[in-house]
Amino acid sequence: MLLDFAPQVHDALRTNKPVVALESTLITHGLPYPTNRDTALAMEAAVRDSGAIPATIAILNGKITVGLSETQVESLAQAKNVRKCSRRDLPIAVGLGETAATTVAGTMIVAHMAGINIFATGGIGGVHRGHPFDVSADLIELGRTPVAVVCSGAKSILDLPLTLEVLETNGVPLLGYQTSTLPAFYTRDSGLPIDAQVNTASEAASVIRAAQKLNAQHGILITVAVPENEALAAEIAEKAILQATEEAESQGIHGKEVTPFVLGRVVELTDGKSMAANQALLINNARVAAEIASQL
Ligand code: PSU
Ligand code: MN
Repeated sequence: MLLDFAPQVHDALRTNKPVVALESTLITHGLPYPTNRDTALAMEAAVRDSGAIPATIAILNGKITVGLSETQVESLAQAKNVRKCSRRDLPIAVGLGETAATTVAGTMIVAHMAGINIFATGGIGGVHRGHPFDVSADLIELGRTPVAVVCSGAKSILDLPLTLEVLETNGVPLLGYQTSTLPAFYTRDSGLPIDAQVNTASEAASVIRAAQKLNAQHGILITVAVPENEALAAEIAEKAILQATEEAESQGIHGKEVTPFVLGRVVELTDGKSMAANQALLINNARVAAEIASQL
C-alpha cells in the first residue's frame, strides 16, 4: 500500500473517529533537539486530551507514514540532513527511499490521501520579505487541496500583506478563531484583516462542512493567536526578524533554507523567547484542531 498507517490512526479512520494530522518539518527544521521531540509529543498529547487521534506525517525509508510511534518521533527528532518535503519533493523522497519531513504543503497532500480533513501546525509558509517571487508552495497547496489548516497565521518573518493577496487569489477562506485580525505567529495581532471570525469549534466545523457540501477543492485556514502569556512583544519580534532576514540576505541563504535559518536566528536573538512562543502556539493549535475535528 502507498500509505503506512499507525494502527490507532487506521482504526480511528475506519470507525469515523476524529483524527488530526500533524506535520514533521517543525521537528526536523523548525525546532532544535530535544525541544522538537518534546513539542511533537506534547502536540499529540493535546490532540488526545481533546478527544481526537493524532497522526503525525513523515516519510520513513521511502514509506509515507501516517501516525508515528514515540520511537519514530525520537529518531526523526535526531535525524540530520533530512529532506524538507513540499509537493515537488514527495516523489523524490519516496522514489529514492529517503527519510524525510513533510511541510504544510506535503502534509496536506498526504492527509487528503489518507482521508484526514484537518491539520494543525505553527505557521504556514508565505511570500518572503523582499522576494515577492519566493512564494511558499504552502499557499498554492491551500488553493488546491481540501484540508483545513489550523495555524497561527503565516510566520511573521514573511511579507504578510502579500501573503494574504496570494491566499485570496488561490481562493482560500481565512478564518480567525476568537480573533478579529490575522495573528502574526510570535505575536497575537498583525493588524491585518481576516475574512470572518469564528468563536467556537462548532462554528469552525460548520464552515468546513459547508465547503465539503460545496465540493470545494481548496483548503481553509483557521488562524489562532499565540497564547497571551507566551506571546512576544511586537517590537522585540520585529527587531529580531529584521536582523535575521538581513543576515540571511547577506549570507546568500535562499530557497528552502531561508525559513529554517530565520526561525533559528530569531530564537538566538530573542534569548529563546521566540521558541517558547512557538512551542506554546503549536500545542494550543493542536488542541483547537482536535476540538474542531470532534465537531466534524
Ligand atoms: N511553522 C513552524 N515551524 C516550521 C514550519 C512552520 O512553526 O518549521 C515549516 C512548515 O513545514 C512550513 C515550512 O510548511 O516551514 C515553510 O517553508 P517554506 O517557507 O520554505 O515554504
Ligand atoms: Mn520559499
